[in-house]
Amino acid sequence: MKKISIIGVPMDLGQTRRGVDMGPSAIRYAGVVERLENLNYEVEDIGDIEIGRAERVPNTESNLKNLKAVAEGSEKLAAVVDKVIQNGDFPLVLGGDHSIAIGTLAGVGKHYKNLGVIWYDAHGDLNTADTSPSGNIHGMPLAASMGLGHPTLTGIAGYNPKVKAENIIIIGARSLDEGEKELIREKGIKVYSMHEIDRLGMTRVMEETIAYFKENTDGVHLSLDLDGLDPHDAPGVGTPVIGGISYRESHLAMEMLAEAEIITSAEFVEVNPILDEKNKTATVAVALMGSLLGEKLK
Ligand code: 4U7
Ligand code: MN
Ligand code: MN
Ligand code: MN
Repeated sequence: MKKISIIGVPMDLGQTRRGVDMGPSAIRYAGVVERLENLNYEVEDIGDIEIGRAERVPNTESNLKNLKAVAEGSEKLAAVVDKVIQNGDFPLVLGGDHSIAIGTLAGVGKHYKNLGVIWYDAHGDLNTADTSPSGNIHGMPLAASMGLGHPTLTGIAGYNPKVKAENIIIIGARSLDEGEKELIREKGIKVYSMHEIDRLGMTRVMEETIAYFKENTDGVHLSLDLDGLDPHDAPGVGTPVIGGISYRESHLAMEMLAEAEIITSAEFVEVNPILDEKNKTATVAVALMGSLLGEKLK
Protein backbone atom coordinates (compact mmCIF):
# COMPACT_ATOMS: atom_id res chain seq x y z
CA MET A 1 0.00 0.00 0.00
CA LYS A 2 1.12 3.52 -0.80
CA LYS A 3 2.61 5.76 1.81
CA ILE A 4 0.66 8.97 2.47
CA SER A 5 2.70 12.15 2.77
CA ILE A 6 0.91 14.98 4.54
CA ILE A 7 1.92 18.51 3.58
CA GLY A 8 0.61 21.50 5.55
CA VAL A 9 0.26 24.85 3.82
CA PRO A 10 -0.48 27.66 6.30
CA MET A 11 -1.50 30.07 3.57
CA ASP A 12 -3.92 32.95 4.21
CA LEU A 13 -2.69 35.43 1.60
CA GLY A 14 -5.13 34.41 -1.13
CA GLN A 15 -8.02 36.09 0.69
CA THR A 16 -8.54 38.66 3.44
CA ARG A 17 -9.95 36.83 6.47
CA ARG A 18 -7.40 35.91 9.08
CA GLY A 19 -7.22 32.43 10.58
CA VAL A 20 -7.21 30.08 7.60
CA ASP A 21 -3.43 29.78 8.00
CA MET A 22 -4.22 27.74 11.12
CA GLY A 23 -6.16 25.19 9.06
CA PRO A 24 -3.34 22.62 8.92
CA SER A 25 -2.92 22.73 12.73
CA ALA A 26 -6.67 22.29 13.25
CA ILE A 27 -6.76 19.31 10.90
CA ARG A 28 -3.77 17.71 12.63
CA TYR A 29 -5.42 18.33 15.99
CA ALA A 30 -8.55 16.60 14.67
CA GLY A 31 -6.41 13.47 14.32
CA VAL A 32 -5.63 13.06 10.64
CA VAL A 33 -2.45 10.99 11.16
CA GLU A 34 -4.07 8.51 13.55
CA ARG A 35 -7.17 8.24 11.37
CA LEU A 36 -5.14 7.19 8.35
CA GLU A 37 -2.72 5.00 10.30
CA ASN A 38 -5.76 3.07 11.51
CA LEU A 39 -6.37 2.20 7.87
CA ASN A 40 -2.92 0.57 7.85
CA TYR A 41 -1.25 3.24 5.78
CA GLU A 42 2.23 4.39 6.50
CA VAL A 43 1.72 8.10 7.13
CA GLU A 44 4.44 10.71 7.14
CA ASP A 45 3.66 14.27 8.17
CA ILE A 46 6.33 16.24 6.37
CA GLY A 47 5.39 19.50 8.08
CA ASP A 48 4.46 22.90 6.75
CA ILE A 49 5.53 24.86 3.69
CA GLU A 50 6.95 28.23 4.71
CA ILE A 51 4.69 31.11 3.67
CA GLY A 52 5.77 34.77 3.45
CA ARG A 53 4.01 37.81 4.82
CA ALA A 54 1.10 39.88 3.53
CA GLU A 55 2.17 42.93 1.56
CA ARG A 56 1.90 46.13 3.60
CA VAL A 57 1.52 48.29 0.54
CA PRO A 58 -0.56 46.87 -2.36
CA ASN A 59 1.70 45.89 -5.27
CA THR A 60 1.59 48.03 -8.38
CA GLU A 61 2.08 45.09 -10.71
CA SER A 62 -1.59 44.03 -10.71
CA ASN A 63 -4.85 44.05 -8.76
CA LEU A 64 -4.00 40.64 -7.28
CA LYS A 65 -3.45 40.81 -3.54
CA ASN A 66 -0.14 39.39 -2.23
CA LEU A 67 0.77 38.12 -5.68
CA LYS A 68 4.47 37.69 -4.97
CA ALA A 69 4.11 35.83 -1.68
CA VAL A 70 1.37 33.58 -3.06
CA ALA A 71 3.55 32.74 -6.06
CA GLU A 72 6.58 31.99 -3.88
CA GLY A 73 4.53 29.70 -1.66
CA SER A 74 3.13 27.97 -4.75
CA GLU A 75 6.60 27.27 -6.13
CA LYS A 76 7.71 25.72 -2.85
CA LEU A 77 4.59 23.59 -2.58
CA ALA A 78 4.87 22.46 -6.21
CA ALA A 79 8.43 21.26 -5.61
CA VAL A 80 7.46 19.29 -2.49
CA VAL A 81 4.41 17.68 -4.13
CA ASP A 82 6.51 16.79 -7.17
CA LYS A 83 9.02 15.04 -4.94
CA VAL A 84 6.37 13.13 -2.99
CA ILE A 85 4.97 11.72 -6.24
CA GLN A 86 8.48 10.95 -7.53
CA ASN A 87 8.97 8.87 -4.38
CA GLY A 88 5.83 6.92 -5.27
CA ASP A 89 3.83 8.35 -2.35
CA PHE A 90 0.33 9.84 -2.15
CA PRO A 91 0.33 13.62 -1.50
CA LEU A 92 -2.35 14.83 0.94
CA VAL A 93 -2.21 18.61 1.13
CA LEU A 94 -3.81 20.54 4.01
CA GLY A 95 -4.76 24.19 3.56
CA GLY A 96 -4.73 27.02 3.93
CA ASP A 97 -6.80 29.01 1.49
CA HIS A 98 -7.59 27.62 -1.95
CA SER A 99 -4.84 29.62 -3.72
CA ILE A 100 -2.58 26.71 -2.69
CA ALA A 101 -4.16 24.56 -5.40
CA ILE A 102 -2.03 26.48 -7.90
CA GLY A 103 1.07 24.96 -6.29
CA THR A 104 -0.41 21.53 -5.67
CA LEU A 105 -1.56 21.17 -9.28
CA ALA A 106 1.78 22.48 -10.57
CA GLY A 107 3.47 19.65 -8.68
CA VAL A 108 0.91 17.00 -9.65
CA GLY A 109 0.37 17.97 -13.29
CA LYS A 110 3.89 17.05 -14.41
CA HIS A 111 3.25 13.42 -13.67
CA TYR A 112 0.17 12.83 -15.83
CA LYS A 113 -0.57 13.23 -19.53
CA ASN A 114 -4.28 13.62 -18.85
CA LEU A 115 -4.81 14.68 -15.28
CA GLY A 116 -8.42 14.82 -14.10
CA VAL A 117 -9.45 17.33 -11.45
CA ILE A 118 -12.49 17.22 -9.19
CA TRP A 119 -13.22 20.72 -7.90
CA TYR A 120 -15.53 20.19 -4.92
CA ASP A 121 -16.56 23.75 -4.07
CA ALA A 122 -19.42 26.25 -3.73
CA HIS A 123 -17.39 28.42 -6.10
CA GLY A 124 -15.76 27.94 -9.49
CA ASP A 125 -12.44 29.58 -8.62
CA LEU A 126 -12.27 30.45 -12.31
CA ASN A 127 -11.57 34.17 -12.04
CA THR A 128 -8.60 35.87 -13.65
CA ALA A 129 -7.05 39.25 -12.93
CA ASP A 130 -9.51 40.68 -15.48
CA THR A 131 -12.70 39.13 -14.11
CA SER A 132 -12.05 38.95 -10.34
CA PRO A 133 -14.44 41.11 -8.33
CA SER A 134 -12.19 40.87 -5.26
CA GLY A 135 -8.54 40.57 -6.30
CA ASN A 136 -8.36 37.53 -4.00
CA ILE A 137 -6.22 34.79 -5.52
CA HIS A 138 -8.19 31.99 -3.79
CA GLY A 139 -10.91 32.74 -6.37
CA MET A 140 -8.50 32.06 -9.25
CA PRO A 141 -6.63 28.73 -8.83
CA LEU A 142 -8.67 26.67 -11.29
CA ALA A 143 -8.34 29.30 -14.03
CA ALA A 144 -4.61 29.67 -13.34
CA SER A 145 -4.13 25.90 -13.54
CA MET A 146 -5.82 25.92 -16.96
CA GLY A 147 -3.26 28.52 -18.04
CA LEU A 148 -5.56 31.53 -17.76
CA GLY A 149 -4.74 34.71 -15.87
CA HIS A 150 -1.65 36.46 -14.57
CA PRO A 151 1.58 34.94 -15.97
CA THR A 152 3.14 34.83 -12.51
CA LEU A 153 0.40 32.37 -11.50
CA THR A 154 0.09 30.40 -14.72
CA GLY A 155 3.86 29.99 -14.96
CA ILE A 156 4.42 28.24 -11.61
CA ALA A 157 6.84 25.31 -12.03
CA GLY A 158 7.64 26.55 -15.53
CA TYR A 159 4.92 24.87 -17.58
CA ASN A 160 1.27 25.32 -18.45
CA PRO A 161 -1.50 24.31 -18.50
CA LYS A 162 -1.54 21.93 -15.54
CA VAL A 163 -4.97 20.62 -16.46
CA LYS A 164 -7.13 20.74 -19.59
CA ALA A 165 -10.67 22.14 -19.50
CA GLU A 166 -12.20 18.83 -20.61
CA ASN A 167 -10.65 17.02 -17.63
CA ILE A 168 -12.22 19.25 -14.97
CA ILE A 169 -15.44 18.45 -13.10
CA ILE A 170 -16.82 21.00 -10.65
CA ILE A 171 -19.15 19.63 -7.95
CA GLY A 172 -21.28 21.72 -5.57
CA ALA A 173 -21.23 25.07 -7.37
CA ARG A 174 -23.79 27.64 -6.25
CA SER A 175 -21.94 30.95 -6.35
CA LEU A 176 -20.43 31.72 -9.74
CA ASP A 177 -19.44 35.19 -10.94
CA GLU A 178 -20.47 36.38 -14.43
CA GLY A 179 -16.95 36.01 -15.84
CA GLU A 180 -16.75 32.48 -14.46
CA LYS A 181 -20.04 31.50 -16.07
CA GLU A 182 -18.79 32.82 -19.39
CA LEU A 183 -15.58 30.82 -19.09
CA ILE A 184 -17.53 27.67 -18.20
CA ARG A 185 -19.63 28.09 -21.35
CA GLU A 186 -16.68 28.99 -23.56
CA LYS A 187 -14.53 26.04 -22.43
CA GLY A 188 -17.39 23.60 -21.91
CA ILE A 189 -16.35 22.81 -18.34
CA LYS A 190 -18.53 20.16 -16.70
CA VAL A 191 -20.37 21.47 -13.64
CA TYR A 192 -22.64 19.58 -11.26
CA SER A 193 -24.18 22.54 -9.46
CA MET A 194 -26.44 22.08 -6.44
CA HIS A 195 -29.31 21.97 -8.91
CA GLU A 196 -27.91 18.85 -10.60
CA ILE A 197 -27.00 17.27 -7.26
CA ASP A 198 -30.60 17.78 -6.09
CA ARG A 199 -32.07 16.42 -9.33
CA LEU A 200 -29.76 13.50 -9.99
CA GLY A 201 -28.66 12.66 -6.48
CA MET A 202 -25.04 12.36 -5.40
CA THR A 203 -24.89 8.70 -6.42
CA ARG A 204 -25.49 9.43 -10.09
CA VAL A 205 -23.26 12.53 -10.02
CA MET A 206 -20.36 10.43 -8.75
CA GLU A 207 -21.11 7.50 -11.09
CA GLU A 208 -20.92 9.84 -14.07
CA THR A 209 -17.82 11.59 -12.73
CA ILE A 210 -16.02 8.31 -12.08
CA ALA A 211 -16.98 6.85 -15.46
CA TYR A 212 -15.69 9.94 -17.26
CA PHE A 213 -12.37 9.93 -15.44
CA LYS A 214 -11.85 6.18 -15.84
CA GLU A 215 -12.29 6.59 -19.57
CA ASN A 216 -10.33 9.79 -20.14
CA THR A 217 -7.63 10.38 -17.53
CA ASP A 218 -4.51 8.73 -16.11
CA GLY A 219 -4.70 10.31 -12.65
CA VAL A 220 -7.27 12.31 -10.68
CA HIS A 221 -6.67 15.08 -8.18
CA LEU A 222 -9.38 15.91 -5.63
CA SER A 223 -9.41 19.57 -4.60
CA LEU A 224 -11.97 19.79 -1.81
CA ASP A 225 -12.93 23.23 -0.54
CA LEU A 226 -14.84 22.76 2.73
CA ASP A 227 -17.26 25.49 1.64
CA GLY A 228 -18.59 23.00 -0.91
CA LEU A 229 -20.38 21.52 2.09
CA ASP A 230 -23.34 23.29 3.64
CA PRO A 231 -22.29 25.79 6.34
CA HIS A 232 -24.41 23.79 8.77
CA ASP A 233 -21.93 20.90 8.45
CA ALA A 234 -18.83 23.00 7.79
CA PRO A 235 -19.20 26.41 9.46
CA GLY A 236 -15.48 27.18 9.73
CA VAL A 237 -14.89 28.63 6.26
CA GLY A 238 -14.24 32.18 5.04
CA THR A 239 -16.83 32.32 2.27
CA PRO A 240 -19.84 30.21 3.34
CA VAL A 241 -22.78 29.85 0.94
CA ILE A 242 -26.09 28.38 2.10
CA GLY A 243 -27.68 25.43 0.30
CA GLY A 244 -24.59 23.25 0.05
CA ILE A 245 -23.70 19.57 -0.06
CA SER A 246 -24.48 17.70 3.14
CA TYR A 247 -21.95 15.79 5.20
CA ARG A 248 -23.69 12.53 4.31
CA GLU A 249 -23.63 13.23 0.58
CA SER A 250 -19.97 14.16 0.85
CA HIS A 251 -19.21 11.03 2.82
CA LEU A 252 -20.90 8.97 0.08
CA ALA A 253 -18.98 10.81 -2.63
CA MET A 254 -15.67 10.04 -0.89
CA GLU A 255 -16.59 6.37 -0.41
CA MET A 256 -17.47 6.03 -4.07
CA LEU A 257 -14.12 7.55 -5.02
CA ALA A 258 -12.38 5.11 -2.67
CA GLU A 259 -14.20 2.15 -4.24
CA ALA A 260 -13.35 3.36 -7.75
CA GLU A 261 -9.65 3.71 -6.81
CA ILE A 262 -9.12 6.68 -9.11
CA ILE A 263 -7.78 9.38 -6.79
CA THR A 264 -4.00 9.90 -7.03
CA SER A 265 -3.65 13.08 -4.93
CA ALA A 266 -5.89 15.26 -2.75
CA GLU A 267 -6.11 18.55 -0.91
CA PHE A 268 -8.54 19.83 1.71
CA VAL A 269 -8.68 23.61 1.94
CA GLU A 270 -10.29 26.71 3.46
CA VAL A 271 -10.64 25.34 7.02
CA ASN A 272 -10.63 28.43 9.25
CA PRO A 273 -10.51 27.50 12.96
CA ILE A 274 -11.26 31.07 14.07
CA LEU A 275 -14.64 30.91 12.34
CA ASP A 276 -15.29 27.30 13.35
CA GLU A 277 -17.39 25.74 16.12
CA LYS A 278 -15.24 23.52 18.36
CA ASN A 279 -13.09 22.37 15.44
CA LYS A 280 -16.14 20.89 13.69
CA THR A 281 -14.98 21.71 10.17
CA ALA A 282 -11.52 20.22 10.66
CA THR A 283 -13.16 17.13 12.16
CA VAL A 284 -15.45 16.83 9.13
CA ALA A 285 -12.43 17.23 6.86
CA VAL A 286 -10.62 14.37 8.63
CA ALA A 287 -13.70 12.14 8.44
CA LEU A 288 -13.90 12.77 4.69
CA MET A 289 -10.20 11.98 4.30
CA GLY A 290 -10.85 8.69 6.08
CA SER A 291 -13.68 7.85 3.69
CA LEU A 292 -11.67 8.92 0.65
CA LEU A 293 -8.81 6.69 1.68
CA GLY A 294 -10.94 3.61 2.16
CA GLU A 295 -12.30 3.50 5.69
CA LYS A 296 -15.49 1.69 4.65
CA LEU A 297 -13.60 -0.90 2.65
CA LYS A 298 -11.64 -2.12 5.70
B1 4U7 B 1 -12.88 29.86 -2.69
C1 4U7 B 1 -15.30 35.13 -5.37
F1 4U7 B 1 -16.31 37.18 -5.85
N1 4U7 B 1 -15.76 34.44 -6.56
O1 4U7 B 1 -13.41 35.59 -6.75
C2 4U7 B 1 -13.96 35.81 -5.67
F2 4U7 B 1 -17.53 35.73 -4.85
O2 4U7 B 1 -11.56 29.24 -2.78
C3 4U7 B 1 -15.21 34.21 -4.20
O3 4U7 B 1 -13.77 28.98 -3.47
C4 4U7 B 1 -14.07 33.23 -4.30
O4 4U7 B 1 -13.35 29.86 -1.31
C5 4U7 B 1 -14.09 32.10 -3.27
O5 4U7 B 1 -13.49 36.55 -4.80
C6 4U7 B 1 -12.83 31.33 -3.31
C7 4U7 B 1 -16.31 36.20 -5.00
MN1 MN C 1 -15.23 28.00 -2.19
MN1 MN D 1 -12.37 27.26 -3.53
MN1 MN E 1 -20.45 5.02 5.22
